Amino acid sequence: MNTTARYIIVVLAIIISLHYIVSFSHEGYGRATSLSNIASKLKHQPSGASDTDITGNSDTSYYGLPGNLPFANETLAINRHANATFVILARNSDLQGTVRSVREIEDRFNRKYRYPYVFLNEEPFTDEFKKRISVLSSAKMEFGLIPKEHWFQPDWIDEKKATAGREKMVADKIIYGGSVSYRNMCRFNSGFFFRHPLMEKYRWYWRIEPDVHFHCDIDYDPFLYMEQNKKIYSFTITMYEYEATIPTLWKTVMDFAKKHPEYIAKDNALGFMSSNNGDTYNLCHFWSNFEIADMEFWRGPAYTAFFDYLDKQGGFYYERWGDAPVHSIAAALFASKDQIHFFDDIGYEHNPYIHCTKDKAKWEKGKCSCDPARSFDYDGYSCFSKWETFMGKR
Ligand SMILES: Nc1nc2c(ncn2[C@@H]2O[C@H](COP(=O)(O)OP(=O)(O)OP(=O)(O)O)[C@@H](O)[C@H]2O)c(=O)[nH]1
Ligand SMILES: *[C@@H]1O[C@H](CO)[C@@H](O)[C@H](O)[C@H]1NC(C)=O
Ligand SMILES: *[C@@H]1O[C@H](CO)[C@@H](O)[C@H](O)[C@H]1NC(C)=O
Ligand SMILES: [Mg+2]
Repeated sequence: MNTTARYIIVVLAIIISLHYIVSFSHEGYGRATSLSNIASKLKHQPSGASDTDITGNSDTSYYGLPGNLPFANETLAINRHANATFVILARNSDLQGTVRSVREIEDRFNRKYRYPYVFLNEEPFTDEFKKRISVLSSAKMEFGLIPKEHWFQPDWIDEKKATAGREKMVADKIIYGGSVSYRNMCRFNSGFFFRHPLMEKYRWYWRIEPDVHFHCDIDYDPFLYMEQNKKIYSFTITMYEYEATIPTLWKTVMDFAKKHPEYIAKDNALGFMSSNNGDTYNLCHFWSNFEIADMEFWRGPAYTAFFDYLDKQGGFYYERWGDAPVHSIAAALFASKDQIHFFDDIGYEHNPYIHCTKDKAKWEKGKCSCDPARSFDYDGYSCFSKWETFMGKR
């Protein structure tokens, strides 16, 4: 054998070995270059078609189903849509956690439904933020700036009294006790997110936070479920509030209720929060970092009057009233209990708690990545068994 022939054999051997190594280590490459795949492409591809991506980067090979759409029903699922959006309040510094949350809700639900997203921030989102988020979905995404008057502490708040309130909470080691921005956020989520110009064109929303997890496939449309079953508010986790953050909230609520009996719903869920018809509050509330709800409820006369009344008392700043108890108490008083829905089949995690269905069939159908044994439902700090008792399920 002469040197040239020997040289050619060595080069061929290297190419073939490389091909096999890459085939095994990179599935996409393997599929794109496998003989059967190339043959089927030769057979089916109309001449002139140039969109076949043999680099392994196309959706088709990414999902590992050569020759098929990744989901046969992907386009079918978006035929009927609710008037709905995701809403995510975030800072620019929340970018990485926001990417993770969007990635997960896309994987588990929205790639088949393509509901739009609204991102809100009291500072302009950076180009980097918008670029990194926009790439995650083909759904419409809008990035909004929160008007100053929807966010910052109003002038009529007595700053001396607010400072004293914060100092006391810091001394008492209450989480976020010294934070003004946390209070801005709670007030915004209580009374303003649904009035943002980007939100006004929608009726339903699904609130998502950075760094949450969706543990199960959601193979139906929860918005349409809400609409068709006349629900207005929903939750996955319910728990006790820190009393020190809301010392005068319940009294304020009861004052409002006495002034406005016309807003109290028949068949309401007051009994879930109070065992003495309103004298005392048991601190149970829905954990509002997850919410799918009807903004018509927040925009309606009862909640508008309620929020204004609470806001005037100043407890968002003098104390540290959270949007969770504020939303929850409103849903419990101004809606009937059957309008509040528990989404057992949505596997949801916000550190440190998880809701993971204990129904084996739902857990399997949802291909859930959470451990039902770790579900918060019957934790000592959870209000869920109270909810079940109240709703007459146990
Ligand atoms: N734009 C903006 N968003 C905020 C600010 N503070 C909180 N948020 C957002 O508001 C939501 C709730 O804030 P979190 O810090 O998660 O509060 P939390 O859920 O009570 O507490 P942890 O998640 O346990 O820290 C999240 O979506 C945050 O990204 C803020 O000052 N500006
Ligand atoms: C697509 O939808 C049809 C009709 O609803 C259903 O029978 C079929 O199982 C679905 N296919 C997939 C892959 O989900
Ligand atoms: C969606 O809801 C909003 C708020 O209720 C309403 O203004 C808008 O007209 C609705 N859009 C459609 C298409 O029904
Ligand atoms: Mg959070």
